[in-house]
Amino acid sequence: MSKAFITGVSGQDGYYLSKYLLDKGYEIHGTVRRSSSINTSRIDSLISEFSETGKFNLYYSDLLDQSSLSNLINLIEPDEVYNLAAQSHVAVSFKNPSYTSQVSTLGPLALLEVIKNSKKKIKYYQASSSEMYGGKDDKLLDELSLFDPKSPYAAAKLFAHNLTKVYRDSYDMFAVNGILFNHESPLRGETFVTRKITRAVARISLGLQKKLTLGNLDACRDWGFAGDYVEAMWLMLQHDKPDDWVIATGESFSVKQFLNIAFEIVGLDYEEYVLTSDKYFRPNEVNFLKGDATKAKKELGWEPKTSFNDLVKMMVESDIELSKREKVLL
Ligand code: NAP
Ligand code: F7E
Repeated sequence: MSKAFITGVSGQDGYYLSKYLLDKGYEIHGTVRRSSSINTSRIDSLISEFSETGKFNLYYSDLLDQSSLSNLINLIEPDEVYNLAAQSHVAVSFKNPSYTSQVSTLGPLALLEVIKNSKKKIKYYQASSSEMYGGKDDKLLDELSLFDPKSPYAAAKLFAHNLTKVYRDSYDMFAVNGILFNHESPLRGETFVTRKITRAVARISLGLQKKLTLGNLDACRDWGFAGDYVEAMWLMLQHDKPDDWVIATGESFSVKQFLNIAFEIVGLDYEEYVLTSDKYFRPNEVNFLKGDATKAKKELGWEPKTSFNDLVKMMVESDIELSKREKVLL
């Protein structure tokens, strides 16, 4: 039975990847951060279904605690390590640049070092990001496109991306970078724009909220479904040689287009409800992102399965169910 070690298992991708690997028969070992209130809501269903049989195991750790990471890897001796943990909010990275940078650089460094020194051949997946491109114009971006980070988040991700390549090339390690474009789901954090919108649409349609305040409505993103993207992470680690791959849908939509579709689902016109505020604009904006996943399609056999419209619908419908429960409690 294969063992996977997942940092950031309590996050959006942590849930979908764990579910995917559990279905394949993997044993999961994941790290969570100690917090003053419970932060495992996304993975509670996996805890209750799989923890008693030892198939889903959680450990307190933090990417800034190098000793805890190396102790865990040496104890568990996983076959695969997926480094998903990060302070993943781009706007927050401008407010907390030092913390964001340390987590996304020192964490991967500690993991790569312990894997390098391990007697076992452990495969490593690094969660790289389309934010590293900077997205100035409407070019299709692939593995050979230039990186031009626009935020502390993206600069730190680029460091980890390069470090992963350095360890791969210097020490013959199976270390890959998945350059994933935006991917969303009903489990997306509530402060990312897609979830902020679908949650507001649901609450407005049920009379629980009046307005929605956003920032730049003209920004365009290549939005896919997280459930499709975790399959690509696994496929990268099963490939015959380690490399870097772009994972994207090849389509880009603006925040306005997202708003339009989401509000239409509940029969409303977004222009009547949406306000903008400088508060949600960033010091430096990534205007346009669209990815070319041809290499992943050719070499990994990976393709996105969920359309943009279906993704928006899935998120709105899920948030309507959550908001109905909120309304009952009022
Ligand atoms: P997410 O929902 O924000 O999850 C991040 C996870 O990292 C959470 O489990 C979080 O724990 C954990 N974490 C944060 N700081 C940590 C620290 N100091 N030590 C240990 N764990 C820490 O992010 P996601 O959407 O699943 O994304 C997964 C990874 O892919 C991230 O590295 C992200 O930067 C990257 N990525 C995401 C996208 C996307 O569109 N989703 C695209 C490209 C790359 P808490 O729950 O306690 O906060
Ligand atoms: O912003 C604009 C905002 O915060 C998308 C992370 O997973 O994907 C994510 O980063 C766009 C930006 O995601 C609001 O200015 C407008 O142009 O949902 P987001 P992101 O910055 O693209 C990449 C690939 C990652 O790697 C990251 O970890 O929407 N926008 N108004 C807004 N964004 C937010 N959050 N809130 C607003 O009110």
